[in-house]
Amino acid sequence: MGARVYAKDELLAALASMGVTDATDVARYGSGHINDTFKVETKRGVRFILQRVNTDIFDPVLLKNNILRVTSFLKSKGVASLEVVGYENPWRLYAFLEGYTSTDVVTEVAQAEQVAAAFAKFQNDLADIPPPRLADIIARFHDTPDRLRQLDEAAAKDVKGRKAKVAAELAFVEKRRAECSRIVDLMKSGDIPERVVHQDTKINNVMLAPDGTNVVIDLDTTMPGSALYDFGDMVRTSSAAAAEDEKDLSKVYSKKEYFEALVKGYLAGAKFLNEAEKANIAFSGRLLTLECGIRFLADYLNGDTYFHTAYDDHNLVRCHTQFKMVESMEAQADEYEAIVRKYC
Ligand code: ADP
Ligand code: GN1
Ligand code: MG
Repeated sequence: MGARVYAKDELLAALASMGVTDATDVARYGSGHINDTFKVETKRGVRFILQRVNTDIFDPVLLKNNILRVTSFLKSKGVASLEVVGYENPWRLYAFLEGYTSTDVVTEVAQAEQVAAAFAKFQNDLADIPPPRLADIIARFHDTPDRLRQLDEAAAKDVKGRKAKVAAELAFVEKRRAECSRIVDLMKSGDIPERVVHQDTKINNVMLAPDGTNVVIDLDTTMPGSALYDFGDMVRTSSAAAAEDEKDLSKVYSKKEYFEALVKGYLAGAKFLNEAEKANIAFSGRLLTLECGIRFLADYLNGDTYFHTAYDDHNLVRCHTQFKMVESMEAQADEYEAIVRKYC
């Protein structure tokens, strides 16, 4: 889906409904695939992030409730987090995190360790959020067999006549179908516990500070799930040598030194992991990356209705990078397992 164009009046009215009447500039911001995000400048010199929640994807009432619970709980603990300035569904306003940057690819090893440490801390910080259980914002979000079912459905419908073009990609998935249920099966059997986790740990969902005091953002999918969903999805972007939509696949692979930094940073903070979780750390990187590739492929077949896209084959290009990452992790599987053992 291409970016929706907003009339200036609509943006100013949304801001006014949340008490901001002195905006001097409202401009598209960031590279998120889901919500519509804007940077707001004001006469006072104070800046904000304005977002229109994607209501095709989220139940806005459930989402608002989860976001307010998570952010207020973190605030009560003194944890630096997103600060909600206003929330008038489907619009919300966050304080602009001044002095922080975000990136779409890791550029130095230390960054990978810091990102992993930030997500481990996030899981620790939310471990004692009081009941009731947070809402399942998107049901079966990282249920890989269900993602396979959605891909099968998209291929069967083939609404855009794109299936013939993706025979090799579908065969790639088919070869790996059997291993897709491992984490959800371990959750069903109780071997892997349910925890409050982020579920969208890509690198641009962490705001990086020069002193390493990074802040985890994009809390929309923070809900009950497996800690491995977070670690696995981290490996997907934070061990990658190139961007998620790099067209030159020779540049796309999983970098061992980034992976090691992720394991080191994550395990230093995630002391709560049990044996079944530890045993599947390296596997989770391959699985969550495969799952994301499956999601991009399904969206491509569905006619690009879910993720924001900038050009026709954008989702297919993203699918290719994910599958290349999976192959790279498969080729290094023994080394990755050895790295995990070293830090466990
Ligand atoms: P999406 O759900 O579409 O991914 P995000 O909430 O991740 O949207 O926001 C998109 C981008 O906007 C982030 O990757 C980050 O660069 C920027 N961003 C989001 N919130 C803030 C904030 N409070 N301060 C500064 N930048 C932000
Ligand atoms: C989306 O919102 P954003 O851009 O941070 C998606 C993630 C995918 C990611 C792929 C709610 O993340 O699950 O892994 O794109 N978020 C949602 O880049 O579906
Ligand atoms: Mg995001």
